[in-house]
Amino acid sequence: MHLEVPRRLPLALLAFGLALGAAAPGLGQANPSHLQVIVPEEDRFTPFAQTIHAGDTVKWINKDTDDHTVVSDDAFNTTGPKGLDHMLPGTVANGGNPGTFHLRFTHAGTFVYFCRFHSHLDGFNQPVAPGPRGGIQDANGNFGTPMMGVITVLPKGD
Ligand SMILES: [Cu+2]
Repeated sequence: MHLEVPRRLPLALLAFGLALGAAAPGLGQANPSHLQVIVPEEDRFTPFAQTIHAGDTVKWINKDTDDHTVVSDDAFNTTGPKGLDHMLPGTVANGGNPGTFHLRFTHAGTFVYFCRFHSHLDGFNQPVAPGPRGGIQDANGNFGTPMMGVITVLPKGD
């Protein structure tokens, strides 16, 4: 469980939160289960946004039958790696098992990524849904959201 304190929270509540953290050792520490990004049996990364600490390793797990990719959106990345383009095999291509990928983040910053099969970058380097050619259209005619995610890497110990 991550302790995320909104900036506008009154100071008293903030102090309470800190005291709570101090009273329960490990509460504010990274839980291994929160260092995972799952691709469920559809075209998305979950959770969409993840907060970790420098030194943590994130594990992507592709539980979908289809292949996906983890591609860094370097225009927004303030932590490495840059130029990442990693295949995340689906269960069909991986002998019935989820494809996995580990990435260790060594310094604080933001890591924005997307799947290049189910998203592409627009002129502002923002991931957008594939659209009619490759998009998944819902009953209302929308082509869904881009398959992307954001990892915020806090400094060690924060
Ligand atoms: Cu994908």
